[in-house]
Amino acid sequence: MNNLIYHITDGRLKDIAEKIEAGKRISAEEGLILYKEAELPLLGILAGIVKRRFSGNRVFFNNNFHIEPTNKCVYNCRFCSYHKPEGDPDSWEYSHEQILDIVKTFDSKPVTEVHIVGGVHPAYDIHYWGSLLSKIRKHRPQLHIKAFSAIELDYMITKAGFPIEEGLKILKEYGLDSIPGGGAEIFDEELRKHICDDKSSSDLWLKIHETAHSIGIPSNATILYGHIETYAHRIDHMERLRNLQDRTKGFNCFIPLKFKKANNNMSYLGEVSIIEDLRNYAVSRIFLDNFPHIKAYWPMIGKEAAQLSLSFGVDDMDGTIDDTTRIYSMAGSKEESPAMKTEEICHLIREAGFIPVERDSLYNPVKEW
Ligand code: V47
Repeated sequence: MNNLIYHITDGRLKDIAEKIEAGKRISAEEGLILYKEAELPLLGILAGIVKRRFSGNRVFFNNNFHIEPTNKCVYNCRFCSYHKPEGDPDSWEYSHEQILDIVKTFDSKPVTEVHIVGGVHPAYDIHYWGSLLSKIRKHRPQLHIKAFSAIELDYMITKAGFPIEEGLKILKEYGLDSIPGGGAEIFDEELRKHICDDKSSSDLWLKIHETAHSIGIPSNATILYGHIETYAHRIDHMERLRNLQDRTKGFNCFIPLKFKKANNNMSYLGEVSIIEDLRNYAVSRIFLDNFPHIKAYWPMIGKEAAQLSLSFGVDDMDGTIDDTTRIYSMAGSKEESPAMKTEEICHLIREAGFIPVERDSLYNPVKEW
């Protein structure tokens, strides 16, 4: 038995720690006990045990950039600092040509992935967005296209009158390689009604990802935490994801997204502390025992917190970004123009005691640095 775990005096925590060390699944109730009772250093040790089972001493990152085609959105989520209704002077919308120009600025750079996500534009359906994907695919065939949250997919597929499965197959044909984890927010129906009332339901979010997995499109999952939810809501959210992952094995990673308070209708709540962030990363790593990776999205949480999270179960820092995303700077992230050189990411990972590994979008190693 791990000597450190042996010294836990609380009987329930000791039982849970032994279970985790033995590679057994913890229950929702045990997850709740970890959130409420476990000291942060213990969570770090336990999350580290689980992390090492998946990725040993390695921490992943990728060479990527984002495109945010529009911030015009039919929804009005209370936590969002980004969306604008059509006609608003602060709204934007790029044409296909403008988006391709962004892609072309990366022609001489070793990027392997473009991440495309934005507002749910009222006017466009699956063919408008699909033809964008095919133009990008034609211009740079090797670039992995990770695009559109389940909320955007629901809207564009429904608008064109297709069932979800058929819509996803059409988008795959156009060039969609994988789906990012956005739009999950918090699955509890009561809370969801409160923070993003009119958005696609939790069941639909889960159904879209399940269908995607069934036709060979992998995806990520997120949680928006640190607002009005309780620990029990976080566990409920993760349990729904864990159950789905048991069936499909289609999720690559889980990304806890910390609520940022600037410029939105929930600013009055403030933000949770870094202690809470680390606690949340660790419990996520332990509870989601069938998710291969846990990501700290550094443009949201900041470089230093992301580096610290590596000692709390995180094994992926996302990417180089190259100053291509605004979602989090608009919500108040201190990373106002997020960009990191490969050398800097590698330094952060090494300094934290891990081996930096550049990955592709499916976590195949590209290079060990
Ligand atoms: O769904 C919006 C969140 C998400 C705020 O899959 C906010 O690799 C905090 O999903 N405070 C979109 N969060 C971003 C996203 C994502 C990011 C990075 C990597 C991946 C991936 C996915 O951003 C939204 C919402 O949950 N969000 N506003 C805010 N004020």
